[in-house]
Amino acid sequence: MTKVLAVGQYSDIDLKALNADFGAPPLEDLARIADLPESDRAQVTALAYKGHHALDGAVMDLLPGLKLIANFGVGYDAINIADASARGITVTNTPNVLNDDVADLAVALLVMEQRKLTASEQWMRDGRWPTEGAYPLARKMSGRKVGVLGMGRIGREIADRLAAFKCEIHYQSRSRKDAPDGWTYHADPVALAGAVDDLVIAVVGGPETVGFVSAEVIEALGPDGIIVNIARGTVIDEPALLDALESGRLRGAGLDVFLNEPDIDPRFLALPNVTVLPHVGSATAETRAAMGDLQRQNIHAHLQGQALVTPVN
Ligand code: 8YV
Repeated sequence: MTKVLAVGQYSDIDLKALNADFGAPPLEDLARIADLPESDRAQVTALAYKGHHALDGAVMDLLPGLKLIANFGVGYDAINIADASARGITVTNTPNVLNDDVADLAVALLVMEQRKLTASEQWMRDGRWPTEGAYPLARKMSGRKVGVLGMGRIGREIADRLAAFKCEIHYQSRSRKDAPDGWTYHADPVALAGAVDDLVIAVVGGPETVGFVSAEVIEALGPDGIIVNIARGTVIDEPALLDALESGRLRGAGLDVFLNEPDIDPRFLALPNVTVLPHVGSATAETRAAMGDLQRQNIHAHLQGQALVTPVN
């Protein structure tokens, strides 16, 4: 047994690299850790984790020598940081390398939903253009007032892109940011939603943002609004979102993240006013390679007793 244990569904590139660097063939999921012999578990000092299932103290206690959890992903909401800190375990993530991809996708979701791109492409593929004529008119995206909820690194990339689409930028964040002239700060999400046409969610996941986009926020956005979520499903009150979409109190949504992925609420799939994507924000070969590199850099630093590259606790 090596000192490094990998858990999760890795790409071939990552599998090769994990094996070459650490001789660490991954376990499929966290539940498999308990199946390892106690003597093997005792040797593990670093856990390379890729996944969204809860990794809490009970799992950590199966690896009594654990010092590092190197998460594959910027969001580490699945990992109980308090449990890790209490056990002297440092957690690392993979920030920045995915900002462009996730921001690209957020803007794409807004364009797709405003312009009805999926439905109009389907119109063409179904042969309806020659028989029924032009696809019904969609809505203009450029120039809308867009609220970015969460002005961290990804939020900023999204806002910069939307500014290039001539959108009026509003944002809400824990604090006012050093933003370009003309961007408007709002102290809370309801005020933000009330001031804009559409809302893009880019806050971190985790306990402090559960249900942050509440029924009240959705109501404040109003029936002409689109909500885009590239953050975490937990950030939206999902039943309230579904009710608003089904009843027309919200015009549409572009969603890359959901509660209970991949077994999402089937009501989403029945809605014509939602663009759904299977959590592909960072899913390009280039970005996933960079994320894997950063995960392994943190493990190398740990094994060599050097400062970790991207610690979160
Ligand atoms: C996941 C993500 O990491 O980085 C994040 O926070 O949500 C994604 O990039 C990806 O699904 C791999 O697990």
